[in-house]
Amino acid sequence: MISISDCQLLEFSRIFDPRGSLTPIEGGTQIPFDIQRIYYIYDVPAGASRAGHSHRELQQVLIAISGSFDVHVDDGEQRKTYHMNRPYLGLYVPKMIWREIDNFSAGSVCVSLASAHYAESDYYRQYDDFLRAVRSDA
Ligand code: T46
Repeated sequence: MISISDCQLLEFSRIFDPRGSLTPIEGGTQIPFDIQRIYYIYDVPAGASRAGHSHRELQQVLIAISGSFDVHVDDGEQRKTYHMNRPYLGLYVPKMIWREIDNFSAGSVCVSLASAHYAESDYYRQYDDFLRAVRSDA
């Protein structure tokens, strides 16, 4: 069974320069899945929250490319909060983890590297459905 201990922070390299810093992310070596999609969340109004769902199969890495936000992960038994505030850190979130994202700072941008194309059928959007699925898998 997947648990929140399967979530992990990935630290990407930083290349410092008088002109600023650069962080490369290369598929195949630094991300534990083949990247099939990238999307980003921005212009989030104060107090808004995103996500509030789980994925049946999708794996993701969430990065605070700018600013900060909190990611709450939940495996149906335990919860943990990650405060994401560095563009060189990614939070790996495996399948079957409920996640909610809030506390976005002004101007923050959340980039997601995802293991599959968008498919609404991959979502559990009701927490009760997610819990039932997790418990039937235990
Ligand atoms: C997640 C968090 C961090 C698309 O058409 N294509 C896409 O790739 C995505 C992600 C969404 N959409 C559509 C589906 C909805 O009509 O955009 C609308 C908003 O999507 P959603 O309510 O799923 O957005 P969030 O911010 O609540 O969740 C998203 C991801 O869905 C989710 O996987 O972990 O960002």
